[in-house]
Amino acid sequence: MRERTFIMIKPESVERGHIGEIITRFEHRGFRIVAMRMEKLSREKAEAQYEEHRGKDFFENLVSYICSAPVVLIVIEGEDAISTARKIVGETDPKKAEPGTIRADFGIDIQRNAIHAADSPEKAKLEIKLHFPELST
Ligand code: 3AN
Repeated sequence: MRERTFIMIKPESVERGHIGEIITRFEHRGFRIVAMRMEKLSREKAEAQYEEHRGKDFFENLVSYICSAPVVLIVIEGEDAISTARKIVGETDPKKAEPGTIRADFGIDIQRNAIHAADSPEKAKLEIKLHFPELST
């Protein structure tokens, strides 16, 4: 099914100059970029992005890290975009991620794991609405 999903290139990938290579992986897989913007997230948006993790011991660190420097917010579109993007991204912990996934190749550790990708249709919809309300219907 043709669908849209939300991905976010995290601060350390922006700082280390990996934006182009990461975007290329999605383009080469056949996804179309529908919207893209570089932004230093406000605390409010970062907390909304990671709402499901509120209360966990890493929540505060995660929110401060994601607000610490600009990220790249992207909406991509294509066949089975949500599940395929998760496969391209790989497991949360870069050390456990399959070789060839973005996190295996560019991630540093479980927090600085290069990129975020929405993990379900519900989250994709919410995250697109949070960052690109003009695309939501
Ligand atoms: P994923 O991004 O693979 O869906 P989630 O939703 O469990 O993983 O975690 C969201 C983000 O929270 C991760 N991308 C990572 O930056 C951070 N995170 C998850 N687990 C930990 C942890 N144990 N310690 C520090 N940060 C974590």
